[in-house]
Amino acid sequence: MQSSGPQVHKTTCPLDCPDTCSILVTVEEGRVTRLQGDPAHPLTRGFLCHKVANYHRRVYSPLRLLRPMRRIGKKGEGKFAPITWNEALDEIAARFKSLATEFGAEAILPYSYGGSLGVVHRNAGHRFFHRLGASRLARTICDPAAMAGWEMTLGRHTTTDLAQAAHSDFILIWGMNIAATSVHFVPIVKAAKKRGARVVMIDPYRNRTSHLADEQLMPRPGTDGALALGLMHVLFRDGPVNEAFARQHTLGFEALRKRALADYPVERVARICGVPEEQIVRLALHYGRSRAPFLRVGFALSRHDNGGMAIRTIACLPGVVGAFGKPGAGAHHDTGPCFELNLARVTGEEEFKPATRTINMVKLDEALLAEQHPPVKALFVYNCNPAAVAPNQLRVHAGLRREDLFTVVHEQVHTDTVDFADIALPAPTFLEYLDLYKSYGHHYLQIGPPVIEPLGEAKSNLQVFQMLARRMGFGEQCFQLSEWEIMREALDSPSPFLRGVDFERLASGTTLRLNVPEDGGRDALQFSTPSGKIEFYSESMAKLGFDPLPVYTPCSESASADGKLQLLCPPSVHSLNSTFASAEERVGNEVPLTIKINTGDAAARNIASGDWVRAFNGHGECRLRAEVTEDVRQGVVVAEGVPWPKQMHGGRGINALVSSRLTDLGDGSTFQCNLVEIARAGD
Ligand SMILES: Nc1nc2c(c(=O)[nH]1)N[C@H]1C(S)=C(S)[C@@H](COP(=O)(O)OP(=O)(O)OC[C@H]3O[C@@H](n4cnc5c(=O)[nH]c(N)nc54)[C@H](O)[C@@H]3O)O[C@H]1N2
Ligand SMILES: Nc1nc2c(c(=O)[nH]1)N[C@H]1C(S)=C(S)[C@@H](COP(=O)(O)OP(=O)(O)OC[C@H]3O[C@@H](n4cnc5c(=O)[nH]c(N)nc54)[C@H](O)[C@@H]3O)O[C@H]1N2
Ligand SMILES: [Mo]
Repeated sequence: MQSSGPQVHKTTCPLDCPDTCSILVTVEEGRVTRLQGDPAHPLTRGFLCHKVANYHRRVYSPLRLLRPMRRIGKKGEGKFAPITWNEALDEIAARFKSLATEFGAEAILPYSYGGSLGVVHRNAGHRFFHRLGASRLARTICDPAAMAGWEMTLGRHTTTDLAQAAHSDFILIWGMNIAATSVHFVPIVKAAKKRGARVVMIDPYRNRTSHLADEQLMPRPGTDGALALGLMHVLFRDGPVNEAFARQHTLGFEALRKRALADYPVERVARICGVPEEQIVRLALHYGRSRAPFLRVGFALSRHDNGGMAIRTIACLPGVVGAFGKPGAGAHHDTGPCFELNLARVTGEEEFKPATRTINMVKLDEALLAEQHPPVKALFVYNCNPAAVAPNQLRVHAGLRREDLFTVVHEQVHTDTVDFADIALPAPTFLEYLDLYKSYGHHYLQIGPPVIEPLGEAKSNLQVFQMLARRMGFGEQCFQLSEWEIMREALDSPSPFLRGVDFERLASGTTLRLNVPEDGGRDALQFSTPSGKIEFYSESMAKLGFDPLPVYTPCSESASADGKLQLLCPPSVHSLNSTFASAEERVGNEVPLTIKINTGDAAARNIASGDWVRAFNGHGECRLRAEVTEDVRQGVVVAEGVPWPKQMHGGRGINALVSSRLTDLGDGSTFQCNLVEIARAGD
């Protein structure tokens, strides 16, 4: 934190993205002037996405909250007067105490997710709320169905390093727009292509990643499980399965063979998925016959009613062809589970019992509006922007507007959620605090030191909860630990993956790899399922009441009857969930807030490119500009990104169209599984 002369500091990106970049930040006169990718980092390799390369604009944005504020307008109006930190904290503590007395502390609900993925600040509230006896939050908005599905087939830890893909001769990118959501995989795919690899992508619309693919299959959303079974049908029927591998490393091979052969003939699968038969056959044969097939599966396709089973089914493919244990081959999904930190300690999970009731964050609408015992009377939001990102937005907003709900929002910028706050508290950005970062796309740990002083009166998540703990009279020593001490606690874990990860080296700024081998060698044949094998047949699934074998079940909202279209609302390259999604922050030049609609579907509705359209269903309505295109399959519409509702017509964002229904496995969100009607809106 020098005051003069340009200084370059190494830090880590905290954002909810698999790449977890190492960043070199230039600071001049105490101000951040430049962010660059760290060339020494194994995945970042010297470049950043344009969002983070422009992060200094966010740091000094007029949208920043710089001091605590109390509401002076109506709920949701966003009118505030500045107050001091002491006034703010005293008021919060007093309200929490009186609510706990009157209704029990379960009437208080923390609401947080992925604003920062730092180990310290992401988890900073847990101890406080556990000690308080508040309701617990099931943090399910993102990936629980995908994680559970993958785990059922391959085990939690099976995930091949992305770098291996450079040596693959066949890369299958299934339901992932890597050019937006994992941009550092792009050069790896390009390197493989240069060496002659074939790249196939499976996605219902053509996006920025499509130019990398030699071929794209465009199935109906939510039918991927059937597609995977169709591919297996061809593999079993026409031969390129690896029986020797299967005998040694898999469970239920024969049962899966029977199922795929009997129930998923190519004609049937082609009909379900809306994909030509020859594409299915060609993909299966290429995948099965390649030397080193590499599979990367995204998360979005798990956000359907049947998403957990779909991921579990896709995860069988590498087992069928024996794609593990050789260079270049494998399957990548999520490295997060390998970071077996001592989070139970950091979150006070063991210390503060008994556990209280759990509320699923996907169902914030019900938590705020349906009858609850006790009712939710206070909400403490941090690291999250539920007024934009949560499903069933109109109901969520109605809940947040409740006069009897006491809402605290700790934020960096003036989001829609802040508008609903009774008390708003200013938070620093990652450039202003210290934390430790794991990743969900690679196997490296890195510290992120602060590179500038906090702006205005911003205070970190840890500071806020420690100050509140003092006011609540929580005298335990754990409420006084520094960031360094909490990192030490986190790293104090018996996991073999953390063997050799040295705190002092991390603290000195070194990027450290987990104790996970880099090559696709022998260790890639250890599967952390109950049987230690790839489980085509899963007793765990049976115990949960599912078919123990992969099976395809249609989604509840998949029929494109009555002129309804399937809505996809996947990430935009220009924003990260709702971060960078405000008009003030958007970095890209593209027209925002568009909905892509197929030429035929548009013609049937008399819609031309540039028209304002109404998208609506039983949950709500929002307005977007139409982009008429052949890049979306018929029957599907696509609205990328999570815009700020207050910047859209009527204050309604895309999640006004999304239901809070849950997935089959993991009780996750179903953002990609909603039917809508589209009509011209006039001007
Ligand atoms: N730029 C940017 N990067 C991000 C994010 C962001 O918002 N913007 N979000 C971050 C977060 S929180 C996460 S969880 C990750 C992953 O974020 P996710 O939202 O899971 O995104 P992807 O994994 O890229 O998957 C998106 C792709 O899946 C496709 N898709 C949707 N439904 C289906 C389906 O039924 N079948 C098939 N085959 N494809 C389908 C979409 O059309 C889209 O192209 O990315 C992170 N990175
Ligand atoms: N339509 C649609 N909706 C979606 C998705 C989708 O694909 N489509 N994706 C879903 C997914 S996968 C996810 S993970 C969720 C993500 O939802 P969120 O986790 O809410 O992600 P963001 O929208 O980025 O909002 C995070 C907020 O935290 C704030 N923040 C950042 N760092 C800190 C900090 O240190 N302290 C505090 N107090 N605040 C901080 C940021 O300013 C930002 O406003 O969205 C979900 N919503
Ligand atoms: Mo996510």
